Amino acid sequence: MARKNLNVGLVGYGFMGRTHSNAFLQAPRFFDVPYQPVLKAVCARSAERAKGFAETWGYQSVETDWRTLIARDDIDLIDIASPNDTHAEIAIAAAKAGKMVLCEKPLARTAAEGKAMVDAVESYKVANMVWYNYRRVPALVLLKQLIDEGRFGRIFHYRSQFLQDWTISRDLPQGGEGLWRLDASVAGSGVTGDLLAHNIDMALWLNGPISEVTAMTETFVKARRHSLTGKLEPVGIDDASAFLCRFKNESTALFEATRYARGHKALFTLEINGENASARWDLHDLHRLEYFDYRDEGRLRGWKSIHITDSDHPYMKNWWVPGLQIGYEHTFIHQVADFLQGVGEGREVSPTFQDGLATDYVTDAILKSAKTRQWESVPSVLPSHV
Ligand code: SOE
Repeated sequence: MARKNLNVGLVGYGFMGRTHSNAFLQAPRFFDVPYQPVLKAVCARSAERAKGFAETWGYQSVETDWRTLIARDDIDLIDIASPNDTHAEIAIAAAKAGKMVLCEKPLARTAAEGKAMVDAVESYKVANMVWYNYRRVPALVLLKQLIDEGRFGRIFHYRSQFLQDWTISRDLPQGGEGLWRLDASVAGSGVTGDLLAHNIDMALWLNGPISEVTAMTETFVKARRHSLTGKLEPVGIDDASAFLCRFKNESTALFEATRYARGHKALFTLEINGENASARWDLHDLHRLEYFDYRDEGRLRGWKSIHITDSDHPYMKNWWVPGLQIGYEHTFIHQVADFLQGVGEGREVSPTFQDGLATDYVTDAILKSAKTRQWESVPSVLPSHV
């Protein structure tokens, strides 16, 4: 089938700009998608840096103002890979201009900003998606299928962590390129919006809505030099965040994220315990799903470690031969492939902005609870189609 072109305008050229660009290039090479992404333009404040990025990734042109990018007739889709404080303004303007919008996670700094973004994509009826990439790890897609098939029975517990250690040094400044995640005015929050947001999005997808939370946050380093002002300034982000919650399905859960767990670089883990079965997964071994089924024959009952590399595993028939694993970048490629398929069929592809807002409501409730030291309820948002 001849593919139609889909012209992409990317905003931002950091780590996420690279993961997204790679995904636009690779998705049509490995998946039978109805659209061919064309890397039309990359937009960044520095023309020189944008040109270098354009050369590396094959963007045809550069812009230094995202408004000009959005105004271009030859752009179909705006992909936002710039810091969190830019998401809402760019996404709303892109939706008004009738462009499809993809946005890096978290959707926004606060649920209020996120809600305005959802309202914009819904009023202007434009295709939209948030880059919660871990939903496209084959092992986790398999886990979702097993849960949806009812193999776990009633769910009792969910627990999940995201551990890193890259901000322990007191000398690390806040703000500016690469370090805006430490500046609350840009990032919105610390590990709650950056790391826990992944744990929460995954949990909402696998285990349904969260009804209430009680949380604790900590900022270990209270002041850091700001890269832009050169001055020592108070730190407004949470360095560590933990919360307990109840899901609508009455299961209870425990979550933790930190950038102060010495020795851990990106240890995202999750476990779910049901009446009949349990499963656990971790990002350092992302191609394995640990699964226990109580209904197995007694003598042989035990935890299985399933190597998710066979052609009957999600997405795997499109990759190499059975037994050979894939990695982190493939989750973004899968997300682009699914998005293009959805656009071709005229249907939404999750996680939509509405799904991103559901996570923002939970992160808002966590930050509120950490202040009030009370349980806080979470407004409900209907999950979008899978
Ligand atoms: C933070 O270090 C970070 O890069 C997050 O921003 C990403 O979303 C996560 O996937 C890995 O860690």
